[in-house]
This record gives sequence, C-alpha cells and structure tokens, in this order.
Amino acid sequence: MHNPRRLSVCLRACVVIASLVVVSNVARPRAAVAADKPDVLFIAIDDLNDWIGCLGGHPQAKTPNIDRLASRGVLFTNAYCQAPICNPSRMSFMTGMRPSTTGMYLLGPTNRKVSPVLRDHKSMPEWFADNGYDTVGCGKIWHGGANKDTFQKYGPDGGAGPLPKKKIAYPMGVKLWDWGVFPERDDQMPDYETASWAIDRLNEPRDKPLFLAVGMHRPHVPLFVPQKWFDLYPLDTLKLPETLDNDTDDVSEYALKLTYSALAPRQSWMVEHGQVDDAVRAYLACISFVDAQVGRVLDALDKSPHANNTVIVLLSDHGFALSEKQRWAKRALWDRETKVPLIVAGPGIDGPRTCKRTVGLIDIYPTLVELCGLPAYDELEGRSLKPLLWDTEHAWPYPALTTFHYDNHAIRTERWRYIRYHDGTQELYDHDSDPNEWHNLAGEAKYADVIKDLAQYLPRVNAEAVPHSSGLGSREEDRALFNVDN
Ligand SMILES: [Ca+2]
Ligand SMILES: [Ca+2]
Repeated sequence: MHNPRRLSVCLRACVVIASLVVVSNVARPRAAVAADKPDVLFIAIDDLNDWIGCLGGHPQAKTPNIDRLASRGVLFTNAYCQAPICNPSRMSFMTGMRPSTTGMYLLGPTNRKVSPVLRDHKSMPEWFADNGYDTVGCGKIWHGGANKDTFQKYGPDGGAGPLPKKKIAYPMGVKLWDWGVFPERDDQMPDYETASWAIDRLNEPRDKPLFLAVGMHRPHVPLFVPQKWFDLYPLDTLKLPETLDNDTDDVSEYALKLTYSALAPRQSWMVEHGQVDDAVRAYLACISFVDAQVGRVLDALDKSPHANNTVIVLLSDHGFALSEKQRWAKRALWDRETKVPLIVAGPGIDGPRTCKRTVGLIDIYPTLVELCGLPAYDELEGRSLKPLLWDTEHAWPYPALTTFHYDNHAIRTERWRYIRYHDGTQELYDHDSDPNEWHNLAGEAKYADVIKDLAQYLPRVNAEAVPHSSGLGSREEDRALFNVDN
C-alpha cells in the first residue's frame, strides 16, 4: 500500500531533481556557455609580403582597410611564416605544427593526413568545432582545395580567376605567371565572390559563436586586377625595390639551387624586356584590390551585432620577392620571402600598437585558443601571443623559425637572420646595419659566437619529407637536391 505522504515526498524530490536537470540544461550546456565566447574572423591573404601601408615595406602601397584594422589592434612588425610556399605554410598555421615535425615541406601532398604526425591531429577549425563553435571557411585557406572537411561548412574556393585568351606580359612558363590589366570589373574576381559569401555569413543569425576563415587569393599570380587598381600607381612615379648587383655572390651554390624556381621569370629577362616596373605595379594593384575586399568584410562585421565581440586575425602565408636578390617569387629563406603581415585585434586588445617581437604564424592557433577561452591543445608547437597583445614590450626570448624543405632553416631574432642549409653552408645578416640582407657575415670569424648562439634554436627534429612530396621545380630537381625518394 502506498503511503500518500511518502509519495508526495517522492514526487517533490522528483520535481526538484527534474528542475535541477532543467536548470542544469539551461545554464550549463556547451552551446550556451560557448555563446559568450568571441567570434573569430580569420583572414588569410596569399603571397602578400610587407608591402602594406602600415608596415611600410613599399612606400607607395595603398591599403587603407588593412591599415584601419591595424589601427584597432596590434601590428606585428617581425612576423614570419614557417615555410616560404603556400602548402607547408598553411599546413603549419592551420595545424600549429612545424614543417620539420610533419615532413610537409612542399606544394604536395596537400592532404594533411599524409603526415603520420597529423593523422589524428586536430587542426584549428576542428578544435574550435569540438569546443562549441560553428566553423565556416571560404576562399583559399588550405592549399589546393584540400582539407575542407576540417570546416563544418565551406563556401566558394576562390581561385586564380579568369585568364585572358593570350598571356599579357610574360609569354613563357606556366599560365599563372603573368601580369596586367584584367578583367574589367571587381565582381569578376573570385576574391570578390569570396568576400561576398563571407559577408552573408556575418549577416546570418546564429546561436553559436562563429569561426569564420576567409582566404584571399591575390596578390598571388596571375597579377591581374581591373584598371582602377593600376591607376593608383602611376608608372612615372613608381618606386622599385632596392637591389644590389651581385647580391648573391656571397651565398652558396646550394642556396641558389634551393631558391631557384623554374616557374618564375628570371630577373635578367625582366630587365631586358622592361617588365620590372610593370610587374611591381601589378603586384601593388593586386594588393590594393585585396585590401578593398578585406574592407568589405570588415564593414559587414562592423555593422553586425558581433562587432565588439570578434577576434580578428589578418595574415599572409609568406612573403614575395620582386627583384630582390635578383629573383622573383617566394621559395627562399630571406626576409622578403619570409616576413608577413600579422594583425590581431579584438575585445580587450588596445590599438593602434605595434610589436617588434619575432613571432610566427604557428603562434596564431594557440593564440586564438587562449583568446577564446578554449581548452589548451597541448600538441601545438607555437605559443600564445596573448602576453604580447596585452604588453607589446613583454619579454619574448623566442626567435622565429622558417624551414624550406628538408633541413634548411632560418632563425630570425629582432637583430639577426641566421640561415643554415642542409649542406652546412650558412648566412648571417645584421638587420641593425643591413635591413636588405646584402652582406652575408657568416664567414667572418668575429661572428662565430653569434652564430653559435643562434644555432641552438635550430629544430632538433628534421622529419623526412612525406611520401610523394613534390613541387619545387621538376621531379628530377626535387630528387637531385633533396633526396626525395619517390
Ligand atoms: Ca602563398
Ligand atoms: Ca649579398
């Protein structure tokens, strides 16, 4: 027989337990907790060196939108990629792992899981998704359209854009290596479409925090944009990069082979055909075009309800040479090819401020994890830049490391660049007196201690290149230089 009083106690207890469960479900579910977290707007630009207004790499660069982003956050003036070509650089900043750890050194393979180290590793968007974020990407984030499965949703791929029927300026080599006025309108450019798609995502209502990655393809070749962007840079007043004749006389044969690109034009060809000015101008025009697309996205964010609760990161995957060291493109361990724009803005980060500490793109993943209050991911090889975002003068005894293929490394401190190649040849540059890296000091006995000190930062692990690595030049060149075994 039931005791009515007991039943009543029982009922009340059940109600209390049920209500506790309800309260608990209302107050503590992951999505509700995560809803307090900031959104992330991650903007990756392709092949953009330090030619932006706020970095001053080129005195005439016009980038009002990137500059205004810098004005509301921290601009890193000594930020470096971890690899000076697309695929391994992006692999590194998206996974928070060094190329020398993953064996991802070249343009292929692009699938992250080919590296045994990355097979079960969480990339940045995956870690954010695991911790309650909607993760959305568009344009060029990873290389070659790979790894889109690391996002819950992916928009347009971006891409090189339309090509004219005939090459405009450079009749040789691959289709992509060319420059000039093309097409007619911005909205014919994939980067315009990428920005538009990102703007639509920013305008959507949602109940979870957003990790939105937006990848711009320009100023990667082909250096084509509409006429109005060329008009910003009249040829008759255009300034060209400073170069030194015979600059490469004091670097090794190995360095010259490593940095040779069969794809890019030769400096001698550029000079002979009067194309240096035109290509420099086209690169600047592409930068201003991309800056305008970044501006459209920033405007949309500013008009959204999330404007004040969004962490914004803007970076480029590596630098780009335009006749410095008598060469064009990336694929080298020098400053022009490895230095990148890096801006971080968001809640609690005062601006405008600059930070001259040497940092790497590899640091962005742990930085965003910390800024968004996610659990730390212990696998990561970078370190959070949060101390520098709060105090740009904070002690930072960590050099930046860039790797180009197997066992070739550059160590960058605020004063020095030290390069050691696989064959043992070395370069040392003193940025206090030689910002253009014209004078290799490595052979001078008085710098032996400087070199010894810098060499301690070389990575202790040099992973073998992953199977089927390719993409420096011809397969034969890859094999001859780097002992790629397939
Ligand atoms: Ca790139
Ligand atoms: Ca030199």
